[in-house]
Amino acid sequence: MKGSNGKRALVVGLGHRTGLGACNFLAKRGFAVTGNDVKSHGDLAPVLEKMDPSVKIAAGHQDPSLLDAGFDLLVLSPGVPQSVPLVRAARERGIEVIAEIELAYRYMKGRVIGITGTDGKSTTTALTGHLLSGLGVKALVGGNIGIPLVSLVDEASDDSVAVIELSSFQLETVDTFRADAAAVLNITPDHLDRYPGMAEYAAAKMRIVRNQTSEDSFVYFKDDEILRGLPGQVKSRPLSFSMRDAGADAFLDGGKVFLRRGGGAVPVFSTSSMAVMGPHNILNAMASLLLVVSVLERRGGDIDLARLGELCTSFPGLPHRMERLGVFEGRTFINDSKATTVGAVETALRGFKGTAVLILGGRTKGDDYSRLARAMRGALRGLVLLGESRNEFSRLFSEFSPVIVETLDEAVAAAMRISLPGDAVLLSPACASFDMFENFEERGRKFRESYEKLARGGLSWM
Ligand code: UMA
Repeated sequence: MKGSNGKRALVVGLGHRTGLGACNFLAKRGFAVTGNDVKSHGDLAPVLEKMDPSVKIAAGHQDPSLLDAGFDLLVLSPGVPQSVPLVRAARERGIEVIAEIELAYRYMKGRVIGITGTDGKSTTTALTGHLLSGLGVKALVGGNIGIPLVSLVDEASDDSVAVIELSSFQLETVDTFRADAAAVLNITPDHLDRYPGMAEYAAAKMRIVRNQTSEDSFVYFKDDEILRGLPGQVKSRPLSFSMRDAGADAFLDGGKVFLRRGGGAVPVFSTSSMAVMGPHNILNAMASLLLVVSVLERRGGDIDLARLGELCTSFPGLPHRMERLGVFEGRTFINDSKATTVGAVETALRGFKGTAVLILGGRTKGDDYSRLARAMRGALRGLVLLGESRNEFSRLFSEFSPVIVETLDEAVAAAMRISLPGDAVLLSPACASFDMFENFEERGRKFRESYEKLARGGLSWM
């Protein structure tokens, strides 16, 4: 695909990240590009301002008749399901349908690390980039973490390592994509509004290993029921991590993370020195260590394990993931807006000692939310419900006497009233943000604003 030869490409979904990036990338490489979105021209204005002027725009509908203009390639944004009639019609006409990740990969240089899983992907991706950069390796971090891969292609070189967070949506339409090292961190129910069931969701995730060979590595969580049975089915070298199994390639023992090296086990760091909270961050660090070590081994040269240990403990974490905002009148405010699944909230509640007021709710995604009650028992001082799911959740979690609110300001005020000094106030919604916010980042920023208003004395709560 290196030369476009005047090929015609249709980019479906014009988000300000993937769609915009893919259009400009293709236009720069000489493709005749059309961008399509269900949104109107007016609603797309902020995106269109940054669009290459040669890109034609078909806005306001996604009708299969668009294909009559003739296309060789359709690049699909992850937010657009493959089941939409336009995409189905493209396939019927023999038009190649690929993800933006696949497009970028075809032009990428250097080594590739791919990271997927239900929870922990972004943190593990950022940490893996942090480890590589800390060792002096040129790391390019992108994908579902919010930086489209196409925007990193020009920076890639033979000695760079691209560290790519991959969602199941992005993996649905990869084709030749092959990661030198791929990680599947965990598979728990998510996006069941888009997939018929868990089997289909897991299958989309496992596409990350489909082109791997025996030279590549497959890093997986040995304690995960679904993943445990998979190594026999992949062609690449399995490398496991575990909280409890000292037979794994990375494991926890006596508060230390060990890596299995040359027949022995080497301690790499003490978990008590980590800047980030919670057992899930220990798992993320184990996965990152295995990914980094396996890719650097392939490049040859010594690996400084002591330095890797220091880098694991100094990693500050990402915003919106168990992010400590501050303490007000003895309550610690924690922004975990990125927790859009039941699994992520369970992890959050396990991640700290003491009691919390949990702010929960948003747009549901077909998960079994009743599972949350078990994690909430004993951990909660109180429950505040926000967003579209508030009435459904109020019935589901009536045993916690929930308070229903309309805004994040009200949620923060209610949490102050219910909580006692020493408690945490935790925004960990278990749901998507799209009912009230542009994305989880906006939800997290607004939560911070409400907290800051409270701390300044600008939010009455008594
Ligand atoms: N659209 C259509 N037709 C449809 C559905 C959507 O035209 O049927 C249009 C929308 O009107 C909108 C555009 O498609 O204009 C949105 O595309 P997009 O959702 O792919 O948005 P991007 O901004 O490009 O963001 C995507 C990822 N979004 C999703 O997968 C939903 C971002 O992940 C990712 O950071 C970005 O690409 C990187 O390039 C976000 C996410 O929520 C963080 N991911 C999910 C998750 O982590 O659980 C998978």
